[in-house]
Formats: sequence, structure tokens, C-alpha cells
Amino acid sequence: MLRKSHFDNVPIKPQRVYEEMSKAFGRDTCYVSVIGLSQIAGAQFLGVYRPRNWINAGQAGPLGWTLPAALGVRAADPNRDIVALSGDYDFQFLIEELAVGAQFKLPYIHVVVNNSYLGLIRQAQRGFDMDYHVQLSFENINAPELGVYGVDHVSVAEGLGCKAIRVTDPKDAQAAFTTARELMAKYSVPVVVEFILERVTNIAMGTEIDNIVEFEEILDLPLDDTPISPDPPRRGKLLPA
Ligand SMILES: Cc1ncc(C[n+]2csc(CCOP(=O)(O)OP(=O)(O)O)c2C)c(N)n1
Ligand SMILES: [Mg+2]
Repeated sequence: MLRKSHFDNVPIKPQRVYEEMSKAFGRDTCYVSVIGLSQIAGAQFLGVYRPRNWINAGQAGPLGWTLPAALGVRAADPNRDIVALSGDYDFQFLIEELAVGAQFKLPYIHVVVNNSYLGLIRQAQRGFDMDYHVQLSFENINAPELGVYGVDHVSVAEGLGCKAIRVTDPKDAQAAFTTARELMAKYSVPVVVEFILERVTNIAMGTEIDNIVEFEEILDLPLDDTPISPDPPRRGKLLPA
């Protein structure tokens, strides 16, 4: 079954980010990610076409792993297209490692999907009224343009010697990836592309492959509304509401 990804919402729905990533990055791209709604949704939506092109810490899920892992992949292979995918909290865990990327000239693209939440924990704990345990939101007095999204990742990344771009509207995604590639080629450092997401999105998951809870529409629509044209093409079934 195919999930809808072509949302125009601002703040951005994460499904749209993965659609834009699939559009921008080729079939040889190597993705690096660890854990969170970001990694779970990324695994569902991104096209991975070759062995060792989905570098993940599996069930261990140690937050913070994505950034040094991506640097490691780059150190091991100077030529591969590398795209890391982090939630805001995974990214903050070892954000200082960006300086290692600047120090040793280890360029890659780091997509940060910022919902200002421990999103996976929020989703797992919904129903227990414990929002304050899992949210990271605050008004940053130095970056009022961020609203309630708290940490100014662009400033921190630049402070650590890297380049960074913030995307707030999905129609700017492709231009941001193009600029990110140019910056990477010019400066040979990690380039962060941050997407400001809607704060609350529940991602499809379940205990068994035949027992998945869906929170958004399942598509039975023409293929041009799908994240990536499946190969061979197939259609999804429309579930009753
Ligand atoms: C070191 C460590 N501490 C805690 C956890 C538990 N944990 C798993 S996902 C998650 C929240 C991740 O938030 P974020 O990176 O922003 O991703 P999101 O789910 O919001 O996409 C937490 C706290 C963990 N996996 N590793
Ligand atoms: Mg988050």
C-alpha cells in the first residue's frame, strides 16, 4: 500500500520531506540514520537501492550516533553520496562532532527534521498526559524567527565551522538541496539542511507487519502522488476511514 506524501502544509509534514529527498537524491545515495520518528518514517519513505546504503544502528538506537557515523562513512569512502537523517534531538546529542567534519574536511548532507519534540517518545506515550517530559520547545531570545522551535541549529552548525540552510516551506526543498550540494563542493564540510516540521505527526508503525496502525490516508491514487515511483508500479488499497 502507498502512503500519501505530497502535503503542502507549512509547517512541513515529514512525509513531504522524504518525498523531496527521494526526488533530490539518486539511487546510489547512502543514507545514515539512527532512531526516532525521523528514522522510522525515513525507512518507510526513502528509496534505498543498494547493499550498505542504509547505515543504521539497528535495534540499539543510540541517539547521537548519526553524525559521527556519517563522518565515518565519509572517511571510509571519499566518493559516495552520503545523506544523514536526524531528528532534532538526535542531532543535538553529538552536534559538536560537526567540528570534526570541518576539521578533517568530511563533506556530507545532514537533513535535520525539527519537530522540537522527542517525537517517537511523544507518540509512544500519547494517552499518558506527559507532554512536558517529551517536548523541547522554547522561544529562543536570539532567534525570534524560529517561533517556538527552540535551538537555532543553523547558528550552532555555522559556529562549528559547517554550513547550514533552514527550510520552512516544502516548495523550497529542491533549491535548498541544490545549494547544499554547491556548498559541499566549495567548502568540503558537512552541510546541514534543517526542515521545520509540524510539531505533532504520528508515524505508521505496529507490533507486527500485519498489525500496523496508520494515522494518515492510504493512497489508491495515480502514481504521480506517490513518494517514489515503485519499481514495478503497484497500487495501494484504500482502507475504510
Ligand atoms: C541515548 C538515547 N537516549 C534515549 C533514547 C530513547 N529515544 C528514542 S527516540 C527518542 C526521541 C528522538 O527525538 P528526535 O531525535 O527529535 O526524533 P523524532 O522522533 O522527533 O523524529 C528518544 C529519547 C535513545 N534511543 N538513545
Ligand atoms: Mg524531534
